[in-house]
Amino acid sequence: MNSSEHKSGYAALIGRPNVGKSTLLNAVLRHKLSAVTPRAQTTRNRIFGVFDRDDCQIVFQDTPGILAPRDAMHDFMLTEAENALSDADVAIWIIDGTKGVNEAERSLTMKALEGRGLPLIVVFNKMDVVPMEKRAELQQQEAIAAELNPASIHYIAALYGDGVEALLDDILSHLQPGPKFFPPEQLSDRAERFFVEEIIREKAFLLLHDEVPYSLAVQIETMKERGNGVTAIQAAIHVERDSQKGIVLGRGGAMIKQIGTEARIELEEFLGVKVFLELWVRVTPKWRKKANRLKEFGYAESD
Ligand SMILES: Nc1nc2c(ncn2[C@@H]2O[C@H](COP(=O)(O)OP(=O)(O)OP(=O)(O)O)[C@@H](O)[C@H]2O)c(=O)[nH]1
Ligand SMILES: [Mg+2]
Repeated sequence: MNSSEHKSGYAALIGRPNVGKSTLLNAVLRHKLSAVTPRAQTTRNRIFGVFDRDDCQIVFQDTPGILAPRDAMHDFMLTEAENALSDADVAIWIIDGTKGVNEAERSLTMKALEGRGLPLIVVFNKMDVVPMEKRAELQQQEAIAAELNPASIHYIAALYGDGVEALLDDILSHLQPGPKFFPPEQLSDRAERFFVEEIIREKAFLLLHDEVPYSLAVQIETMKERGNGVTAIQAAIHVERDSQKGIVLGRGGAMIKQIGTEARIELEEFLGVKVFLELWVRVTPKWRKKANRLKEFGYAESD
């Protein structure tokens, strides 16, 4: 292939929490990179996922859902989404097809995109669970989305990869000829440790309820390869209050044991080695509101 025909660029995945941004990233990469849970506000950092082919490289940026910020942690999450848009060549606005667009979402998205002059692709996701009789209602939603003047509208089911190929072709049509930004085999800009913490946090997110998942931060304290093909990881799960510590530990330590078992299975798959995982819980009061703690836990600007 003539190198001048190679296309490259950055695509930002934006939208409300829980619409399937991370699921789409994983579907495009055919690799479980970003944490996915049924809970809103799972993703907290901007994450690059590098889609590489002979003829192109698209750097997808997964972002936290766009929301009205309520604490320092939310400020950080919103900044991550805005930074992704600043670096983007094309914006992909994902909407949950089962819910449609609400006014708050439309105006937040509009504000985030304003003045950037980015081509916009609108994607209705979760179409596998939108009943036939509800599809007509989506035309109204299309009209709302159309106010943002998108270049195109897609209907997909990211969970099953449906519609992802056509979306990729469309994204590519908005990119210019250019070189690769990352070596072809590199899947992300993030280091291994980041994903190790994310895998542990995802399992805790899936197993815990109410406000507890949002009060969690995971921090690796030591990670060492032992000579015998085993990697030993010690990590702390930080919570905001004493009462939450008890919940994360569970009766007789049952909850933390389950988090540890589920995390270890995925970590072994991710790292390709046997993993010895030790978890403990630490109480770090109000970390979501404190700039120094946010920084320490990896929630500081990636630029
Ligand atoms: N049925 C169905 N469920 C989906 C689809 N895509 C995503 N989901 C589910 O929707 C939930 C949220 O998915 P995520 O990928 O974590 O959503 P997100 O937009 O990254 O959410 P935040 O990180 O919280 O902003 C998960 O339970 C997914 O399995 C889809 O195409 N069909
Ligand atoms: Mg996400």
